[in-house]
Amino acid sequence: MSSDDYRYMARALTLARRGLYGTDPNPRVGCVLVRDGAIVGEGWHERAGEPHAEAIALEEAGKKARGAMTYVTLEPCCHYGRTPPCTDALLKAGIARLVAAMPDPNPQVAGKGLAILRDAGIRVDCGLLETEARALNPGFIQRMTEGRPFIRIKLAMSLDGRTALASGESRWLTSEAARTDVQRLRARSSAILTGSGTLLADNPSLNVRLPATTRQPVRVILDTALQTPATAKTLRLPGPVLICTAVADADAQSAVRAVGADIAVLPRAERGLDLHAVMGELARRECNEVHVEAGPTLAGALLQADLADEIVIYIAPLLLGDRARSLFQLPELTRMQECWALDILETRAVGRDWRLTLRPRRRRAPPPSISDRSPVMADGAR
Ligand code: AOF
Ligand code: ZN
Repeated sequence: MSSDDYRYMARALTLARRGLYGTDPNPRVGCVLVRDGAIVGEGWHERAGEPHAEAIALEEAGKKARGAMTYVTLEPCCHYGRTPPCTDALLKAGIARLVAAMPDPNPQVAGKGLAILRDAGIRVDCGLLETEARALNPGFIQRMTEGRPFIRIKLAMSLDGRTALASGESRWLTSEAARTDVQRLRARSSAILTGSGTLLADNPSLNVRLPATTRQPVRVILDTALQTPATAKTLRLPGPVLICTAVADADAQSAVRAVGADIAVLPRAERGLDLHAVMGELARRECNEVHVEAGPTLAGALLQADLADEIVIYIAPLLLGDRARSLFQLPELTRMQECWALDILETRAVGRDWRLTLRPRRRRAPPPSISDRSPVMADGAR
């Protein structure tokens, strides 16, 4: 790979990032076409149902696509989905070479797109800036390879590790800059998930209020005993709501259904709902990234179920004292070896607060992959 190859793929990644808030449930993808050392076409996927990155770049390049080098952040598709196969369009346009950042984890594509182009005599390379490309679509990749979404838990705490006063009051621990940052995390997600405890205590909106976005992620309430009142604020706002419950009784469901909430009846676990079943249901509903804003019970349960892929903690420079509430409800530990270990992926300042992005270490072996593709593909998001 030459330094130009890196430069053009970096450009394709930048284009792909423009789709961060909008492509759901599709992946974010960017594409650059280069001929005689100049960019002749650029594209990025904007919305599901609309043209793919490659199709937009080809359209811009027109006849100049003949003999061009194609840089694309995801293997071109070779199937009829909502749009026709990009492999056909690339072949018809007569491109000379294709560089992909990563294979498409979608089982309908999964290497077949690259093989079709290779068999047609095009020089094909795959894997340039792959880590960056994977980081763009952790949820899409995990859903396609493992049948579950990528789960990100957002938390806010004081410097002494407390999330609310003993009374439950937590408004506002972090600064406005941190809360706007959280809006960006919500906006990139397919679903915003909370528990009935938080819903009843705080009556949160759980919606996206960023001027740059129009899409509302589905708001998911885990409500084993179906306690959500039809008057809850989140049920009254624009955008879809899904209540996951163990209560199958139609009469009990009618009040929330009447205000537009969808209901999924799911199995119980020892305490609350079976969280693996919840995530399987969300994957079936094409959720890629799930953003969790919940209390210590649900956050602790997700951690214990090995379902937390990423934890984002905002740390406010305040002290709440040891009577205040902690972040995760976890079983009492007796030995240091039992502690929950996390890796820090990033630290940065957001306004007057600090933001830590962490990945919990897996306690068990990862679940078996629903597909039988290569271990590289089954590796997941990062
Ligand atoms: C995208 N954007 O730029 C590329 C994608 O229903 P469709 O036709 O939009 O197909 C969606 C699939 O196409 C998606 O799951 C992925 O496998 C593949 N590539 N998707 O949304 C793009 N190149
Ligand atoms: Zn395509």
